[in-house]
Amino acid sequence: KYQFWDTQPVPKLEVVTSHGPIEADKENIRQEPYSLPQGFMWDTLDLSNADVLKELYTLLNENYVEDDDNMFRFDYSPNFLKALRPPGWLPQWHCGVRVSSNKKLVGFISAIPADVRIYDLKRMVEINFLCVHKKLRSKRVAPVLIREITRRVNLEGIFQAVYTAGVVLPKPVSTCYWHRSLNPRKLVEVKFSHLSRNMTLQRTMKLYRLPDSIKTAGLRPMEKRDIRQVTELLQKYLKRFQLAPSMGEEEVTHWFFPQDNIIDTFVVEGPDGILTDFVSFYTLPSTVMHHPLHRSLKAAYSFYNVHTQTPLLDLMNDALILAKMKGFDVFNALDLMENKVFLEKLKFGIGDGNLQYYLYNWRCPSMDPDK
Ligand code: YNC
Ligand code: MG
Repeated sequence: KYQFWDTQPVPKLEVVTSHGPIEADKENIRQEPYSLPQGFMWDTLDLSNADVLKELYTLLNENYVEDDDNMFRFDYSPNFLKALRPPGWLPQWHCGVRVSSNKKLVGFISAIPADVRIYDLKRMVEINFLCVHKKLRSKRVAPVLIREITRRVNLEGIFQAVYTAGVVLPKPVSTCYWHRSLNPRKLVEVKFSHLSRNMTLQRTMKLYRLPDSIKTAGLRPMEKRDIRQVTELLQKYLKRFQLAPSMGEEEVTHWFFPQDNIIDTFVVEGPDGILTDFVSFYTLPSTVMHHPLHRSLKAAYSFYNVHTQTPLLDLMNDALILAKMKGFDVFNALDLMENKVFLEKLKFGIGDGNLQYYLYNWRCPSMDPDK
């Protein structure tokens, strides 16, 4: 059924009870890159070069992930794509494919290092931004990109990976997207949502109205002096889950320190100066593909939310208020971690998108999204 994936070290769609690698670490790693079809060449992308960054931006802006109805396409900003350089990043893991004759960028895949706890801690990579130009689809280029990035990762002594995809492959942890309207008028206009039966636009706008100010005392944007405490809160909190990243202060700075139009993090500081909670969300607009007026949908995505004193429901309600104040049209969250406790209460509606989480070359019992 899966011509490529049935050759790879991933669990079959079956019941698993053991934990561990599917194949042993390789001793001899192939030294030569895999062969691309005639007329194409590998090229490592230097994302510190603004022109190259713009080429990657354009490839993704025109060819990356769309919704099932091909109405919206992710529009990762060039500055967001600089997140592909976290602590320990390697240039050869920004793997591009160009047309040999005119050097046009037509394919990409990336790996970044990550310490992942799957019950125990394991050094892995996260694979992301697999993209093949629309004109080059269904020619089995994706398996070549996957084999090549695997080779380049194996050369560094890493044999496990995590990745997510909209498609079902062997063998996923499934999660669902939920959406909370912040600007219902625009969402209806671009057909992201539709008015439910018996609902007028006026009533819908009233339903999703949010207060003008946040409720949690001491909630404020994260600052440099918070990095140590945010790292401690995150590390402790993530121990509740069976699959989670493990981050030190440098990683936390990279992934959480606020950057306009990329990442927002708000901490709760108690009267004693001790941080008790934080919320974070990242900015990922989508291009509206066929609308005469609206070009872009501004979406916030829930990232990691840690609570020890403030109820998660209150934290997330404040995140919605902050996102609304910052001009987002919609706030998205998956039904993973503890998110099910707030989704319905805060008027999120279930979407039609799924996101599957995968481990490469690691077998473990099937897991629920709240783990
Ligand atoms: C996908 N998203 O099943 P079979 S997510 C993995 N992830 O193989 P072709 C995928 N595999 O079924 P096309 C996949 N999508 O025969 C398809 N496949 O076994 C499999 N879209 O290849 C598919 N980005 O080249 C089939 O297909 C084989 O031309 C078919 O190219 C696919 O970044 C794609 O959705 C996705 O740009 C590149 O459609 C193209 O269609 C495209 O004939 C829009 O491929 C953008 C898009 C995917 C976003 C992502 C995570 C990717 C993870 C890849 C797996 C990593 C494994 C770990 C490696 C490191 C290991 C170590 C150590
Ligand atoms: Mg192809």
